[in-house]
Amino acid sequence: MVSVGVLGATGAVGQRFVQLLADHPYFDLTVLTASGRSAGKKYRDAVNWRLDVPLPESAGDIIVAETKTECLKNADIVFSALPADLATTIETDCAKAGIGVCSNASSHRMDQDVPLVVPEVNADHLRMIELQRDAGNDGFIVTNPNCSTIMLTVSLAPIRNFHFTDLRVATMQAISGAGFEGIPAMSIFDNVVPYIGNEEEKMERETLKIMGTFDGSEIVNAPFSVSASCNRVPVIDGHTMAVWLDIKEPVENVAKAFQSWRCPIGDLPTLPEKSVDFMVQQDRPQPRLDRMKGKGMTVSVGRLRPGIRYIAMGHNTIRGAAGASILNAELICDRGYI
Ligand code: 2RA
Repeated sequence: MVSVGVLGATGAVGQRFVQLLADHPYFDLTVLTASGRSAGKKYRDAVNWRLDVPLPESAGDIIVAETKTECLKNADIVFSALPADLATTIETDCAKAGIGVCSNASSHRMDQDVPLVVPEVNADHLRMIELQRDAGNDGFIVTNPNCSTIMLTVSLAPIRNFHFTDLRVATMQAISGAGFEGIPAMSIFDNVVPYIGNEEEKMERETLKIMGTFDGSEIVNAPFSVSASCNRVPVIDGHTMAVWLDIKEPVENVAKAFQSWRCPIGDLPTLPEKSVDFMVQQDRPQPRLDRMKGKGMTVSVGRLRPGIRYIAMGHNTIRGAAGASILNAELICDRGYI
């Protein structure tokens, strides 16, 4: 088993990590960190558990540590649910200390030597870990993109071979994306810390990196433009988005591509039966006002129309955050980097 920890274990995404790592076939959850006021307490006493599933008993007994590199020496991999401003330094220090960091934070996503990975889309970008090793890091940092970017790029995987030059996307993002206590406004902060960016900038820049090619030394961005407009809606869980692509192919051919697509990577514990669930009913997918139980790791795609327009929807804290990072860690183990 690979010993793992969660940085920022008491927040919304941190709790999802704890939920999804319970009884994981690869990972043994041994370290949970949070702010100083939680350190020293049992996790069940430190956390205000807000998920729609029970707190895993095994995690509840873990004594919460402070978010310091010296508290992580027993971990082979740490999952970072830290806010960008805290993540920047600690993640770098962990990688230097020989720990593998799988991060949901935005801080390092656009670093030249850090892979920004969605396994069904750009698993080969994991080779960028070698750039970090060549620079003397015994550990590594691998990032997953912003939740809305994940839904978009997974939905693009089946149709990426069609030619297009312009991608436009309008999102309707759930309240849980802002955390449990967050003000559900869209992040409008520009560059507060190295590359935090606003919601639209994350989608626009991250999509081009993920859909780009890694030539062994750098990423060559995807050759199309991306324009995003991100919005908050009164839905508990689940980001929905409307996508426009200037694909000139007949819509029937695009539908066939969605229906015939098979995930290009081998099976992984967190990989769903269907990464893309293409729905032919013209009134699906629809935002769910309640929770999205049972659809955690799948991106639903539907309402495909000429011009090529479609709707995509996915669970923003499972597929869009903790589940994405755990899937990356499983791929890292599968590819022998740990
Ligand atoms: C949001 N994507 O939905 C941002 C952060 N999770 O608020």
